[in-house]
Amino acid sequence: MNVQFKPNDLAAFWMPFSANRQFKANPRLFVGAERMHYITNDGRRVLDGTSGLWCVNAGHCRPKIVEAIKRQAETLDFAGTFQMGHTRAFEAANRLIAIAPKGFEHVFFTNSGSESVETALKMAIAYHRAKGNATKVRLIGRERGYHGVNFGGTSVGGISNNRKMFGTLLAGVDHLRHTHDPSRNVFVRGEPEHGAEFADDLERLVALHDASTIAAVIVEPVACSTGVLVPPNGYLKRLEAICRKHDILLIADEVITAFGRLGTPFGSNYFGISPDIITTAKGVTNGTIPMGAVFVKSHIHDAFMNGPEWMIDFFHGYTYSGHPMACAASIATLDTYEEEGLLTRAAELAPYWQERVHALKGLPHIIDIRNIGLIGAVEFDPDPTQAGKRAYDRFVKAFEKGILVRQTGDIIALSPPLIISKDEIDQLFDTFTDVLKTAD
Ligand code: PXG
Repeated sequence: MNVQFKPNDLAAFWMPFSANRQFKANPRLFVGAERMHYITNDGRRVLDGTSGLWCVNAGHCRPKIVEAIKRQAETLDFAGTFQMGHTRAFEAANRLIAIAPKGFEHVFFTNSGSESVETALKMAIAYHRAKGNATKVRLIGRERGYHGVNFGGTSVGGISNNRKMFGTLLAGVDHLRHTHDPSRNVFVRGEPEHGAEFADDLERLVALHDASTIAAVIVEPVACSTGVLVPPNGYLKRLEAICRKHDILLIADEVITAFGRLGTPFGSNYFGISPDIITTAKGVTNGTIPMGAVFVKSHIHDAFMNGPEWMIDFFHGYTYSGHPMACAASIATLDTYEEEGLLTRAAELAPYWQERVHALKGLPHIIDIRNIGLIGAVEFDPDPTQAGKRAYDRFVKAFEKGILVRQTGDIIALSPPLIISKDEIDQLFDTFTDVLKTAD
């Protein structure tokens, strides 16, 4: 075989969630990173306003995490966790439980947010069956929700572009209405005042399908991928109460909100809810090694422990569930979060952050601004002929000026590493303001 190696050819890699042709005509490439910055292939420093993809919560290339990964690679590169184990996986699980919300006593490891979601959905259906409620099989998601890209997550997800190309998806899925209500809540700081009653939409679905057919509701505490929809004050507690009333499991998809993004260890802490299952990924290893973790309360776990002891209790798992390198990275990540107080640091920065985000009001084309914890979003009025183009152009321009922001539709989201300083917040917003002033 005569394969010519072409190191600068960008064609071979079909990039995910990307405009491949446009990117390859004008690529944005990184070759390095350190704390708050990326370094591009032409040697520029770019301030990371998005924590990579919402995952590098402690900043880039943190020495303790790098060292732990190196050491683990030399010591035990791989060991499976089906009917055998290795000590790092148990250590990581215990460390995670130590920071989890009250009542969570078990962790199931996966390799991504998408896999955490699939795991949680399967767990919910299997739980009810194990309890003798085999008719409780329906899954309820929410419009504009994002739960990754596998078939279950796509099915409960509510973003049309992510769904429409992929056929009929899972049967037995329905969706709550989303919580965005610009007629009442616009330029709101933090949680919107209006809309807790949107949770009652679950009662509508219960009336339609009957609670005896519904296994679980899955929602993101804050719907981030769809453009940062902060839940109305009281909405999540109300949703939780309706779930309890009907013996419907509540799954909080905390792939983004876990590990300090809102200023509390988990989003569930922030909103005072106590779900049955919490899905996580991303920040669990500070983005260094792919890993997801599903947090489970004892009543769920214990329902699977009723068969003969020698039998497998949950017919589910991944070759790399609890991979030694991911576990080592996770333990070192938790050390770093703890040593630097990062799981609560966003709470200290949030008031300053909020002021700077909302100071963008009045710049051209901005129709809404939203924020919570160390998350901000700016929404633009769409160009009627090219939806999404306005925000995309601003994202490209921001990159050229040295800041990384994240575009979704006609919205730009900001979610920097939790180590960001006030000076760096100023730099991020000063540059972003320039971009927004001068863009078409
Ligand atoms: N659930 C939630 C709530 C997420 O935000 C996933 C599941 C899937 O995780 P994986 O690891 O399979 O990608 C996510 C991922 C963005 C963006 O800019 C968001 C995600 C991923 C990439 C980009 O909004 N969220």
